[in-house]
Amino acid sequence: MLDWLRGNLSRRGVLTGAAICTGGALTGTAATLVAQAQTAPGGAPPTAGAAAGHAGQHGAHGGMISVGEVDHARNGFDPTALLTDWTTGTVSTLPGGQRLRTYEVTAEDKEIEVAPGVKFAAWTYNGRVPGPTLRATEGDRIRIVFRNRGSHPHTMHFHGIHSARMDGVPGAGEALPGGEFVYEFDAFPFGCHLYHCHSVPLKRHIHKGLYGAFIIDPDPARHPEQAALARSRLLGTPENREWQELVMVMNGFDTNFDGENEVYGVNTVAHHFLKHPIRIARAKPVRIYLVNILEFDLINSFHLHANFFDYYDHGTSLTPTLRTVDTIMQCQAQRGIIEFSYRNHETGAYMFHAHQSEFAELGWMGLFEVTEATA
Ligand SMILES: [Cu+2]
Repeated sequence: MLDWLRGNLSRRGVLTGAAICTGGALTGTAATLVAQAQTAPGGAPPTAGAAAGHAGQHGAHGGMISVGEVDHARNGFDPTALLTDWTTGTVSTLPGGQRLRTYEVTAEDKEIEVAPGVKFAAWTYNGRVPGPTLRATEGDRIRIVFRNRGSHPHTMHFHGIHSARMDGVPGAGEALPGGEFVYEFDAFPFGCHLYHCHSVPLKRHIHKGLYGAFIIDPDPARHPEQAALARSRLLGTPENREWQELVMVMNGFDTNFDGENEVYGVNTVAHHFLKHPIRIARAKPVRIYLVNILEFDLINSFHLHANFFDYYDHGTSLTPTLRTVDTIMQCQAQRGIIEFSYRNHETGAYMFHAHQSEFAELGWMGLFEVTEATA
């Protein structure tokens, strides 16, 4: 049985069997994705929650070829919508005048579809992978009411500054199934951060889907010498609205428990942004909050076609840490802010992808559709 799994499902088997990207032309939505049922014994798309014997029961679908599309409605989230879905919490003011943002996050088990026909038994924050993009302003008090409705102990461990008892690790902020914990700390430093479960075994808890982006916008009043730059990052300001902001969480899925990923992507669904290019208004600059949470592989990367960008490692500075690059790499939990513009380009489709070619072929590639639209 193990040999069957390795032969048919390991690494390339899942996506190369289930989804074939046809044609090199990248105009419009020309990057057609064709999903094809796994030609393995039984002909079934592999289901992560199923043992090999179970997978073999879906023989009726053997040989089926269809245009692939995951069921976003059933998943309960759409990778395109996640790009701009900021969760800013419920805002109130503490007696001392500090702004308080209260967020509610619930962990729950949920099967999701990570590529056409490829199911994955995920653990989620608020029913989605990645979890909600929590966004705040530097200096805010952050309060996260975390409820665990999942089947295992979980935490929310924030990459930020907080006390030991708010660290979200076993013994300090872990919620048992049915339990809850309230994390509270001040939002520092500004930047592009993340949170993830830190229960053990760590790599399983992360890889099952318990992670999300955590963005702290700079407070312009704290950076008078760079106030204009800070305002451009601060959600809701006129300067910020000049930008097209996107959050991309680079992730992957080991759908057959072999310790390797079979599916790669941004915001979970393989090849989603090839089939649904991200529309970019040519006149407006683009800012990407990029987070790498990929498990099992040591390095991930982001490469932009036909253009160069500035990069802010961890997003914790208002001046770039790298200028005029077209590729950056991130280890797990590394993140940063990418800024670029297609202002002087022709309109058309421009690729972005991991420059680990295998990751790209297994789902981590997409397109920006640069248009004249001003919206
Ligand atoms: Cu966990």
